[in-house]
Amino acid sequence: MIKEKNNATLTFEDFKTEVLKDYKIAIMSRECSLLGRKEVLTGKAKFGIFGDGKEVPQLAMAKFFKDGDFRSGYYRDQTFMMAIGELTMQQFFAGLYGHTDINEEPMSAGRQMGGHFVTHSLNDDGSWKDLTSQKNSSADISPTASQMPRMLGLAQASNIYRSIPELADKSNFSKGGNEISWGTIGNASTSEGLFFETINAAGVLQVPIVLSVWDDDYGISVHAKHQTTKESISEILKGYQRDENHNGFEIFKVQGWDYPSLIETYEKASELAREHHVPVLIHVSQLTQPQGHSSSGSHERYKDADRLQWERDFDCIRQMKLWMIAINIASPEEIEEIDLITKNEVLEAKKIAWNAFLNPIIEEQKSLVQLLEKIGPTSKNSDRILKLKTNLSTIKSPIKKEILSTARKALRLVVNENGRLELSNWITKYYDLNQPKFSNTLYSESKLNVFSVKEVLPQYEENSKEETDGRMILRDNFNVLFTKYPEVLIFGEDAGSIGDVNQGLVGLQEKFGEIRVADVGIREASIIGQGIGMALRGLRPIAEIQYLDYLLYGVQILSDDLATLQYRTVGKQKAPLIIRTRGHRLEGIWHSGSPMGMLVNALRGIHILVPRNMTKAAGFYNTLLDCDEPALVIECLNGYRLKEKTPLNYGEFKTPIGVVETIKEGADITLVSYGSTLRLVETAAKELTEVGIDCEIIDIQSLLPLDINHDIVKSIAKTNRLLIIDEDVPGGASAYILQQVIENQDGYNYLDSKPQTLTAKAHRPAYGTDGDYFSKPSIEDVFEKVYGMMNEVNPTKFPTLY
Ligand SMILES: Cc1ncc(C[n+]2csc(CCOP(=O)(O)OP(=O)(O)O)c2C)c(N)n1
Ligand SMILES: [Mg+2]
Repeated sequence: MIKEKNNATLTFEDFKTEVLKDYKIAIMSRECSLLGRKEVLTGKAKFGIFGDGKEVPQLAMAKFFKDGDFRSGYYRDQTFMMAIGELTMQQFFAGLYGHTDINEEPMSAGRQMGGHFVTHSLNDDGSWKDLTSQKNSSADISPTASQMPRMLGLAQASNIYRSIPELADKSNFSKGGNEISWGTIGNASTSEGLFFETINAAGVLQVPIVLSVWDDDYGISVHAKHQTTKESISEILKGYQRDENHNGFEIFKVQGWDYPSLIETYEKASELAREHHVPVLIHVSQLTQPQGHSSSGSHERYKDADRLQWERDFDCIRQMKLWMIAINIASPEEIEEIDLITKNEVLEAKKIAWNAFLNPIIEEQKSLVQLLEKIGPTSKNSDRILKLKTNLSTIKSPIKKEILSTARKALRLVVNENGRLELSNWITKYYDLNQPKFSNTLYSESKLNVFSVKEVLPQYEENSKEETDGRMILRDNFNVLFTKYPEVLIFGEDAGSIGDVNQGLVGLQEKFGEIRVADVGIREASIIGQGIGMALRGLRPIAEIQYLDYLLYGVQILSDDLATLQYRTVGKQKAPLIIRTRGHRLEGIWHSGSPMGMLVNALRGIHILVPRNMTKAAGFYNTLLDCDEPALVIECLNGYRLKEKTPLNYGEFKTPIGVVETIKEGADITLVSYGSTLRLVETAAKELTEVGIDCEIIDIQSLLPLDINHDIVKSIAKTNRLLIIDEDVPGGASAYILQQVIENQDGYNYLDSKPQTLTAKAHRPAYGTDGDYFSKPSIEDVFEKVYGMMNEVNPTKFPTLY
């Protein structure tokens, strides 16, 4: 039944050993789930979501999962992770407790709730490991079906590595494109749009995916009849089934408690995907949830007695056991012995994990208790300090919050006393030690982070004039980048054959081929997913989103997946994806968007760059390809045909990230802006000169990060006045910029006038030139706003306009 590569059948003894090994893993995993729930119910852990009832199919999947492969799955996969050797019992419990030591809790050092699985793609210095010599799991996230877009890109990377000979020396990512992207998803989560979008894209792209649907008939309490047409995902996907004339999916259906059939199915599936790059869907039906959905709530509320009995009868481990007995793999007694031994091992591992989690915190508790004992007696609040100390020392299983909050409450009580300094030092040290455990690695902390790249100015011929279309500057720059970096590829709607809607890629597909400069379907979320997955496997994808207005379809996945990636893996995975799009004012409600506030708030973890022209944009691409971080670059939609000087050093000049540029010096007021609106600000500033107002203009260039050198406040120190102008809604990105300048840069110290913002109206812009004029800030709006601020200062020199 189990064949080796050369098709030789295993001996019965070998077979038996293998089955018993599998069975033990199943029992181990089940026992972890059972004890895990108890840990939550007794208060030792906060929340638990486990893989009970899904053990057996995961053993089958693990058998065919090879080094170099990637998993993109969800919270039920603990058995799989155990079977591939990437999750120990102790680590399982460390995750449940939220252990903040990455060595104890390798999935996320306690940042993610248990059941969110990760392997480490990166060394401590942020450099890549050899991904082909390890089994890989891309980091899980909680939003249902959000593993789908990334799964697509992980698979597509195999196609790319197989097809591009120049990538042969990137052998730490692929061996000839023979890696499979293994997806897992719950039956109910297949109702999400992301699922269907990705299935269609995978069918079109013919990428090596083996996607398992763990079908337990429920999504929390909601039965399949409310979730899936015909209550069967394999049934409704039949149109995707490939045939002699058409590519498509291979679709299998198998019962989740049928161990031998599962192995046969996974063997077939893996061969099709690995060797022939055929995407495969395996509908694994008749699974159960012995303990219900999660540690919150119980399934007796929504499953009737018959269903509960059926779940007991068809529990996959029970069925595996019956099968083992039926074909003489083991006697009931032998099986019972395995059960007993394994359960004890789990119990032991749980204790070790608990002590490893608790002991360092107890040390911290002791240290504070000692300090309070020291400073308490001499305090005039000694009673209250003693009480705080006693309350803390009686906590048997303290958490950090209890320790720190006690210390902070005590500090107030010794504010005027000798003990203050020692206690405040203790608190500061505690913060310095602990805050990074919860807050670091939102951005890259490697040598390749964006701040490592220094500015390189574009070079021009002497007396060079502005005579090249912006789009051509981009095109010529991309041309150099594609030549220089074989791992760079770009894909988007209309990005291929016509070279994007604004022709910034014209002719590049002809030169670099359809794989590297590709047209894709209209499906923004999975375009982003393609990028994330490919970037996780060492490629340098540029995902093109046709217009900023349509990025909203991709914002969810950017926010939930890409933006959190480095943070949730504590820097153990990276996806240096570049998202290229174009936005700001042009025409109407959906081609004039500039929702920068929304993006700045949703995408912390991704750099957001807003170049004012195409040379600046090209410089950002050049910078980003020297770094290991993801970024969103928003080109000015109305700038492709504007003329710019022709740089000589394409591919080399670099726009620095997080650095503002003062594009006009002035004495009276600081105008801060970016993108398309900046050009209007420049014109308004010229007109203001005519009435004697001298503006300083600062181009923000990069919203995240913003002005790392605090140049804006230096300008305000000179002008004492600040106006921020953009075309987002009121209180959008302008409010963010204001917060940064006033609060972070202490800008309020230097202001002689109220700091102000000038933005678009709260609605989206109306159509036509008048629509723009009445919706977005105009030159006159800027002029009058500045004039009004100066009128307030000196009404004699600047008499009232209205
Ligand atoms: C986008 C999103 N909506 C809702 C939830 C809350 N939620 C978590 S799991 C779940 C049900 C998933 O059911 P299914 O896909 O069948 O997986 P199962 O838990 O049954 O294995 C829901 C609704 C979520 N995590 N993400
Ligand atoms: Mg389900």
